[in-house]
Amino acid sequence: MTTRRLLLVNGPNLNLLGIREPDVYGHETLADVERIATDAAARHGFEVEAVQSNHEGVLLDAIHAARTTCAGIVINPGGLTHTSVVLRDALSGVALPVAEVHISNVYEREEFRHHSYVHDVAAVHVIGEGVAGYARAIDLLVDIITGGAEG
Ligand code: CA2
Repeated sequence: MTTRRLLLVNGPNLNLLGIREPDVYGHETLADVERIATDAAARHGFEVEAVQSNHEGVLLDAIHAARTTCAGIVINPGGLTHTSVVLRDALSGVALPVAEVHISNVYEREEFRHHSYVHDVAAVHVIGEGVAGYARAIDLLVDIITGGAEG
């Protein structure tokens, strides 16, 4: 039977959500994001294990561990989106379905935010929908995991 657990990964600086730059990222905090994701997953009978770190290696270790404990990964890699081959390699290496989330619309921001190293290892992309995007990403990811049968 497939494990009904998802790994939620938030990358560098996302611990500042709701504290700085509310004009770009809104007023919700990281704790709000984790609650939104946990509630969305629970509606499908899934649990969420959440990790946020400012250290790339911590994120890699959590992704590697998920290989045997989780059915999928929801990730907002933060700025690592635009820089990190090793994060991309970790995601492709564990071979779990991945949903990439960005709170802001990266395509309407600076040019350097338009490229994502994670993009083509992710099956789901939710971009620019604010923190509600995490819930939609979970709905879409669970659909892939369960083959649309919620099973
Ligand atoms: O829109 C997103 O979710 C991003 O992944 C956020 C990253 C940014 O580098 C990406 O281009 C788009 C930045 C995360 C930092 O979050 C902060 C939150 C509040 C205050 C300062 C930074």
